[in-house]
Amino acid sequence: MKYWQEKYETMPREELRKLQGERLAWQVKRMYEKVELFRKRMDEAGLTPDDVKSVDDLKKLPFSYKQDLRDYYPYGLFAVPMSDIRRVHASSGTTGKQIVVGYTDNDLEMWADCFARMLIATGNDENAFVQVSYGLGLFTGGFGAHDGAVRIGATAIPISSGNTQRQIQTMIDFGATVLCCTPSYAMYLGETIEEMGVKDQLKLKVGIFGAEPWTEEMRQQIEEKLGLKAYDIYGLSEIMGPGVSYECEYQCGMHVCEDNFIPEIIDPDTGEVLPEGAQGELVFTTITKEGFPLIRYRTRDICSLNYEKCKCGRTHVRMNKPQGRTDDMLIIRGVNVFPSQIEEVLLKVGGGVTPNYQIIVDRVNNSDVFEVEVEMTEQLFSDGVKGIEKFEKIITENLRSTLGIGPKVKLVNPKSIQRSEGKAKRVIDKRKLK
Ligand code: DLL
Repeated sequence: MKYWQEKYETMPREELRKLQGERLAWQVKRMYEKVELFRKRMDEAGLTPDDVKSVDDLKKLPFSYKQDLRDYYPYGLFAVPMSDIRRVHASSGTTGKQIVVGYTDNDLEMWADCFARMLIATGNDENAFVQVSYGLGLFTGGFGAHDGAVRIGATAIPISSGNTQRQIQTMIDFGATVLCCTPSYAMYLGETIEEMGVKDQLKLKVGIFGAEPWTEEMRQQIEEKLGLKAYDIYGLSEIMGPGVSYECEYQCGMHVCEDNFIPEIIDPDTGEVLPEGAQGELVFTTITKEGFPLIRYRTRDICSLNYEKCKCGRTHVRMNKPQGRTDDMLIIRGVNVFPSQIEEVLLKVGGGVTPNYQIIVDRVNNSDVFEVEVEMTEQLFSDGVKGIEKFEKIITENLRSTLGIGPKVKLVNPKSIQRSEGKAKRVIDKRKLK
């Protein structure tokens, strides 16, 4: 059952690099023949498929961008006839027209293998009951988790997201041991479990959470509320979906499935490949995908890579938790601010506040107005105005020392910020609406 894991995940790096080089050359050759945009960009750069023989040649190749998927919507970048596409998924992101991606039979097999690796790495086997509470639909989260669960021979519970109380009852009745959903939905489930007073009836052991940035502090809270061990999983529709990388039992970065995807870190402004360990924009090349392959795709996610061998024995490179996206980064009064930095501070302050928050940015009289609304706990709420004002001051000061600028902090009533069943929407940038 573990054939996919042992064959590739522990391959010595030299051997792996050789395999990647062969697969890259294969991919470039077929894409040159089948994908018009790629051929055009190669021609413009004066390159032919013969120029690509090893991974060292990757840096010569042209980048690809999300805009390409929009320009060639819906199927213009697919590299096989539509009769070979077995399934499509789509993503709308936070802004803009949706994008469509497609998978052949082999692509779906490969995806199921990648997700299955994570289930195995986090101690699951055919006895697991995997509750899939990522949305099942055009979003890749649900089907990715479902196929991974089936691949290891576990029992899948494909409930999708939403209907929170019934979701929890099902978790209890069906004996779910693994929960797959976004971290913000895990928090919401945890809160509702507390209200229902049913934590001791749960059988959950492992949580597989991803699709949005989340902090270590959030991980601790989720683990406490749900009584499980929480693992991070990363992916994006354009490259495959969940399982492009995943945490092993040591939780020291996410192993990229490097037999299928080559990651690079570049300077987002110059496009230069950055030295090992540096933080920058993550770029992926798919070297085995048939239906919708991409070369040097600019993810806009910001993180770094660590090539040191992991204690688990896997040789695949680890990426750290993406801090955010270049397009999520707010520039407020000239200072770069990531929502995840704010979350980290709020959860460290702890005590009277919850991790439910919203960032509101506006421009008044040519100056940026920066406000953070945070939900307080019932406890603080009942302490009255003085306690609340004191807490607002503490949070403002903590945010000022982390970010370099201090927002206006407003503590709002418990349960007043809308909960998310999928990816949380934390930022309202009114400047963009003007
Ligand atoms: O979110 C795929 C996915 C589903 C991943 C379920 C993990 C679990 P998209 O909707 O295309 O695909 O969004 C991809 O989400 O570029 C990141 O910015 C962000 N993202 C995904 N996983 C993580 C993570 C899915 N673990 C975009 N940490 C990516 C931080 C993440 N950000």
